[in-house]
Amino acid sequence: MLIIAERINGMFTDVKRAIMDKDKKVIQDLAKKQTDAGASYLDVNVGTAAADQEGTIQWLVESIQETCSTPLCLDSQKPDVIAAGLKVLNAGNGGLLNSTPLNKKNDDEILDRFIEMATQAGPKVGVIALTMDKNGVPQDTDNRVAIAAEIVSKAMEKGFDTQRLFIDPIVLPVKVPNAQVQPTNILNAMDQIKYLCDPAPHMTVGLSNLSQGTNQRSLINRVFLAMAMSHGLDSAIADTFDEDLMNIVATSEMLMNKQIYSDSFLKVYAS
Ligand code: THG
Repeated sequence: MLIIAERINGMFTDVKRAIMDKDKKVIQDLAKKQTDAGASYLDVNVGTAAADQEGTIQWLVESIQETCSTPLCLDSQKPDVIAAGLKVLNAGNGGLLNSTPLNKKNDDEILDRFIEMATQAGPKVGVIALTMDKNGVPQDTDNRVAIAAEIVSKAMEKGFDTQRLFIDPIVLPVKVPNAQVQPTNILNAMDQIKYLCDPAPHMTVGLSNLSQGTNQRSLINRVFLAMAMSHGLDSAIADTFDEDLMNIVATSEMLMNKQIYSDSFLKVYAS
């Protein structure tokens, strides 16, 4: 299971303030702490913290890379922002370009551009693609799978190794009216997406989206993560500072026979 640490995101007030004050230390601290907590990648998302998205993602990437070699996950739906981040990314460490829909009303070729950028960046750089198209986010299982199938065939067409492709079936807040059927729809979609090609594409979700606005945030995130792992989820953008969440990842892997059982399996996993 790859955990993509979510905290370097301008959505959080401490990060937003650090971006506005150009205070590297806050960002570097988060990078190190999330790495120590078990992050495989660090998400980097400017959010609404700055008008200059391109300059800011570069400042974030450079600040992080000064202290930490954890691969980065450049997070923007704007290809130009991703391209700016890529200019300064040390792609030799690996990386992810997050996130593109299949297509957009005003940009039929956005997925092609993400795939081309990842291809140019080198063999260790992957793409996270959302099961979303010009009509928006599908609410049911079938349309999620249909869009995922188009994403996979586009990758194959362009000679992009599907093991570098991460499909995100899009988790929405469970609290939103009528959204309570979505977690089940997502699990059903994941059951099918993993058979779209061999080897299967990776699958990821923005886990914390699920619990936004609820007052049982970590409980909801933890339970859904365990459920989704049993349906083939092999990565997630998540809160690495939630220790129980990280222990659930380790325990799920052990119970799924991906890690051998020993009394110290939590410690073994963390190391
Ligand atoms: N899929 C992909 N990428 C994504 C998402 C996704 N990137 C962004 C996001 N969704 C995943 N990251 C987060 C980060 C934080 C929160 C949710 C998802 C979050 N933040 C608090 C909130 O909104 O309540 C902020 C709290 C604070 O300000 O302190 O929940 O789905 N591919």
